Amino acid sequence: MPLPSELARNQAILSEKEWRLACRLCEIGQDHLFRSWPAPGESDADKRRLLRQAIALDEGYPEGLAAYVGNARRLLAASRLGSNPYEGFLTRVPAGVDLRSGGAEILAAEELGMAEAGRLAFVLVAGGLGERLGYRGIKVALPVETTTGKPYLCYYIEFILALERRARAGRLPLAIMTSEDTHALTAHFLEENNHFGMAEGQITLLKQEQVPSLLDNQARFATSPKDPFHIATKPHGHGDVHALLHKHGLARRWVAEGRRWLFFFQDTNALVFNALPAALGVSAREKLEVNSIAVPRSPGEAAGALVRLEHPDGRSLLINVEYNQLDGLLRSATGRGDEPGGDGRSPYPGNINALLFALEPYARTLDHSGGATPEFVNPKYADDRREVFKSPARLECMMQDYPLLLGPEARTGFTLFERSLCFSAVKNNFDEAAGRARKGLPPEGAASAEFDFYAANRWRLEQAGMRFAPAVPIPAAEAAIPSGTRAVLAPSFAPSLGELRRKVLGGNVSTRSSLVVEGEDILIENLDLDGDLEVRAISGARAVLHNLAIRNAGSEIAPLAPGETAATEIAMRGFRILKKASRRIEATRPGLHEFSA
Ligand code: UGB
Repeated sequence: MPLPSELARNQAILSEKEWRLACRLCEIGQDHLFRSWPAPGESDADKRRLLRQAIALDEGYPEGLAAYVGNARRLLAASRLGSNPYEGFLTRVPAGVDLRSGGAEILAAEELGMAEAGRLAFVLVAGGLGERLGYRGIKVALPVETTTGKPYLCYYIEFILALERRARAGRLPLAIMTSEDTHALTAHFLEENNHFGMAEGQITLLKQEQVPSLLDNQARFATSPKDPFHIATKPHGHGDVHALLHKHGLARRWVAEGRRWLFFFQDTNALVFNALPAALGVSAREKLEVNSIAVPRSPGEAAGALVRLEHPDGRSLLINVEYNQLDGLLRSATGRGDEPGGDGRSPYPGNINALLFALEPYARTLDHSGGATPEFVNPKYADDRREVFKSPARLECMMQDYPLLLGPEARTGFTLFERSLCFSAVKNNFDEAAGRARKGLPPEGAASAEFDFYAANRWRLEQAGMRFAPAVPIPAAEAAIPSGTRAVLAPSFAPSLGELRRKVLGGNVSTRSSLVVEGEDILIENLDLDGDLEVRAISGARAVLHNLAIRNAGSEIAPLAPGETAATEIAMRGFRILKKASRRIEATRPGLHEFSA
C-alpha cells in the first residue's frame, strides 16, 4: 500500500528508526495516524513525539505492534460473530477442598502451611487505577480501616514480615506489578515509608505497559481526543504479570533460591492473608500446581466463577469464567444461566484472584510459554451489525487464565473459605456500594471492607474464646452495614489462627469497643472491655494482660452529614470515627511487662 503523501513529505524530519516504524504502521493499517500531518516545519516535535510513543508501544508488546494488530483483528472478528471460546465444552460444578466449616480443619491445614511459609514468594498486582471507586491516588495507599489508618500496602508487607519471622528462613521476596498510572506513586509511597520495614532489594517493582485503544474491527488505533499526536492507550489487564515475572527472570531466580510457592494477591483485599496459611497447607498436602482461594458466590455478582469444563474428546479444565461471560456460557451448555442453586448461592465458587502456585512448575511453564495468557477483547457495540464501537476497545488478559497454559497432567484445584474470612475488596464508590448492598450484593466499598475487616478479626478472636456483644447496623454506611467491636489485629501479633489461639484466652468485649493489638509477644487473658484499648509491644518485649477490666468513653462512629466535606478516604466511607478516650498499654522496653487487675 502506498505511503500517505502527508507522511512521505515528512521523511526528512524523522530519524531512521522513526521512519521505519512509521512505514510499518502503514503496512499494518494505521496510515490514518498520518493523514492529517501538516507539511514539514509545522508541528515537527509533535510528529516525532507520536512516533517515539509508537516505538515504546512496539517494544512493550511481546512481538511488537504488528502482532498486536494481528491478534486484535482475529479476536474482533470472533467477537463480531459472537463466537464462544469454549464451544463444545460441557460445564460442571468443580470439586475442591472446602474449609468453610472453620476452626479445626483450618487449624490442621494451617499447621502444614506454616511449615512451608519460609518458601513463599509474593506478587501483588497493583496496576489498576480504581476507576469505579472514583479515587485518584493508588489504591494500596488507602487505609484498610480508620481506627488506626494503616494503609493496605503496609498491612501486606507487615503480614509477609510476620510470616518471615515465624519461618526464620531468610527474606521473603515481594514483587509488585505497577502500571503507567501507578508506578511512580507506588515507588514514592514505598520510599517515603522506608518500604514499611522490608529490606533493600526485597521488593521488586514490575511495570506493565499499556496497549493501543482500538477504533474498529480493523484494529485501527485511536488517538487522544485532545491530542492527535498521541495514541490513546489502556491497561492490558492483570494477566501481564506472568510475562513480566518471566521477562525479569524472577520466577527462575526464586526457584534457584530454593523457594517453592508463589502467592498472587490483589490491591485491596486485606482479609486474604487470613486464608493464606491454610490454603498453603492444602497446596502442600494435595500437591497442587495451582490453588485458587475461592468463596461462595452470589449469582450475578461481578466476580468470576470457577467452572470445570469438559470436552467429549477427554479434555478437562478448571478455569475462571469471567462474570460477563458466565451467563452466556452456562446457558448454552446447560440451558440455565448464572442462577442460584438450592441454597440461594451460585453453585460455582467465586474467584477472588488470590492464587497460590507451585513455583517450579510455574517457572517451567513460563520458560516454554513466555507467560502470555490468552487475550480477549470486549467491545461495546453501538449497532446491530457489530461494526461500530461505543468507545475504543483494547486487548486484555487476566492472571487467573494461567491454567490455559498448562498441560492436562497439571494438578489444579481450589480451597473454599467463608467469604467473611478472606474476601472484601474496595472497588466501588459510596453510591455504587450502597446500591449493591440494597440489591443484596456484596457492596465492595471502603466502608464494607472496613467493617468486614473488624468482623473477620472478631471471628478469629472468637476461635480463641473471646466473646463479643452483637453487631448493630450503622445507618449511614452503605445501607446499614452491621458494626461491632472494631477489632484490629496487626499481622505481627498472630499471622495464623493457631498462633492467635495461644495468645488470647477468653474475654468479653462490648459492641462499641475497639481493640487494637500490635506486637509479637503479647498474651491477653480474660479481658473485660467496654471502650477503646490499644496494646503494643516492641520486638523483645513481652506484654501479659491478666483479667483486666477496662472502661472508658471510647469512640463514636459519626455518619457524615449530607454535603459535609471530608478527606476522600473518609467521604468514600460515609462516616468518621470520633475518638474520645482510649487506654494504651505499651511495652516499650525489652523484658516482661505484666498488667493485671
Ligand atoms: N490490575 C492490574 O494490576 N493491571 C491491570 O491492567 C488491571 C488490574 P480489578 P477485575 O476480585 O472480585 C478480578 O479491576 O479485573 C490489578 C477478577 O478478574 O479490581 O474487575 C488491580 O490493581 C474477577 O474474576 O478486578 O476482576 C487489582 O489489584 C473477580 O475475581 C486486580 O488487578 C474480581 O477480580 C484486580 O483488578 C474480584
